[in-house]
Amino acid sequence: MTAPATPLTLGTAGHIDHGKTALVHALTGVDTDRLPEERARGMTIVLGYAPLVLPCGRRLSVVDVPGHERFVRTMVAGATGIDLFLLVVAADDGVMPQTVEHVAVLDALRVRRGVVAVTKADAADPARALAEATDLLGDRFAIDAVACSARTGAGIADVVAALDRAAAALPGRAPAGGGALLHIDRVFTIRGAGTVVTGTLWSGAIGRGDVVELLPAGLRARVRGVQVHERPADRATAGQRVAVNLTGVQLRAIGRGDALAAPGTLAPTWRLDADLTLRGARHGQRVHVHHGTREAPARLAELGDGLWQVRLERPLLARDGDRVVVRSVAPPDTLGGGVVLDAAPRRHGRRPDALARLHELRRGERPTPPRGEPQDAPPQPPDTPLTEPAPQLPAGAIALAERLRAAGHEPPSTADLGDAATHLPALREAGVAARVGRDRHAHVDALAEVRRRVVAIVEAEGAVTLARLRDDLGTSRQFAQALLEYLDAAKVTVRRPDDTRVLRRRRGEQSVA
Ligand SMILES: Nc1nc2c(ncn2[C@@H]2O[C@H](COP(=O)(O)OP(=O)(O)OP(=O)(O)O)[C@@H](O)[C@H]2O)c(=O)[nH]1
Ligand SMILES: [Mg+2]
Repeated sequence: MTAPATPLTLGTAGHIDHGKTALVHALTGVDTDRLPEERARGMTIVLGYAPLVLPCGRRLSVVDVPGHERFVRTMVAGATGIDLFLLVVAADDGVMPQTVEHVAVLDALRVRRGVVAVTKADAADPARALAEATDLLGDRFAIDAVACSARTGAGIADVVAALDRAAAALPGRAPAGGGALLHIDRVFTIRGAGTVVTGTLWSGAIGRGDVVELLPAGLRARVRGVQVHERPADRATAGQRVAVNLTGVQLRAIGRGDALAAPGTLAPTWRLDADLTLRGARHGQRVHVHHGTREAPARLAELGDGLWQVRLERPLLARDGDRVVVRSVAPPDTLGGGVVLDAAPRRHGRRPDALARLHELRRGERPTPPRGEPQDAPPQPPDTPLTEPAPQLPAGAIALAERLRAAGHEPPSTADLGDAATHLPALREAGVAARVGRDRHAHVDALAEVRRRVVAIVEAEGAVTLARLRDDLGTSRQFAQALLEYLDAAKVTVRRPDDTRVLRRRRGEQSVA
């Protein structure tokens, strides 16, 4: 026997009650609506998963998504890692609002190959729904459309055959391409085994003994075991649905929306340059950006020609080339989406050199710079405007900046710096250093890192205390105190009467669970 082709992830899509879960059951034998509430209400609420082996031997991981309009974010989180889709349309209902919205999400994610199943063909003539669905998808999508019934079993073999053809056209993901990356959709503990995270492996491979990094917190953990569709496996490869058993990390330190990655290969980002196709979006508009299993409120800065800078209010874990979906805040609707050209750009506005670079990236003519080595300016913390163009700093100031960077989250006092302290005003002016406490200065990169840790702690645990941050950073009480006061002053955190701190809500911000 030849080696099986690489596994693929198939996502369902379609309006509520159109028969997605019933069709997945007919195809795989698995009822993915497992929650009591899902069974009682007869609708999908959380993502469901089932394995499916096609006649050609190709293994598929099926992700069954909810159709309810209130759960479109869950649908997006499920659709974001898929290779091909199964769009389900009920013969007796035809194309409905979430059929349209789910297709917009697939379009934004550039998932353009799949199967349209017009189901419930036992209840109505499928011809009209078939025509409506084919119309909706137009010629941007490569599809096969078939009629079927999950109830009678008629046409199910045709759905399988159509999936076979669609899968044959897809190469699958190169397991070697990039380090391991998994966007976490569930975290739980198993008695005796410890913490388990689940998700679709986007790239790379993962197996027992590997050391992984959990983001955005930056925690390291070791892989104790891996399961693929609830069966133990030596190694899982890209495209598979995986459960990873971790040691060295506590359940409460991680959550849905975090990512597991090969150490040092991924960093949280507060800003994206992206090539987006959006319906009716405008400069300055506040939106929700969805990526991986995470979402963030953000503002759009229009750069022209379909290029946008997205300024995030919560970090995303995106890489160059990843897809994002953009939704409006009110009324909630999918505006579109596109491709990340640069996951760690400067704040540059419509500067000609920045635009020229983005056009080159879009045409694939220019490799993106390695992460952590910005091309032309000192790195900056989120939301700190940098006077443009970057000011020229004297050598002494650059040396001081390096000294502050090396000091990290234990910033020196002015007295510690001696003569070099004369350069502090220039560094503050240039946005490279910031005052922390009464007479200490820290590099903005160190502060951005502290901010990330604090946000991660609050997101995972609800609040942060002085002692918690002190332990997390492995530093003294004095430094932890100064850093928290800095974050209060920077309006990142707010101190509550019981001395704990939470994230400050920005005006108009909605909770993003
Ligand atoms: N007659 C008929 N009814 C069907 C068929 N498939 C599903 N149904 C019924 O349609 C209803 C909805 O089916 P589901 O599979 O739960 O629909 P869904 O698309 O998963 O719904 P959400 O996950 O809530 O979006 C149920 O009552 C099913 O029994 C079919 O082929 N024929
Ligand atoms: Mg369902």
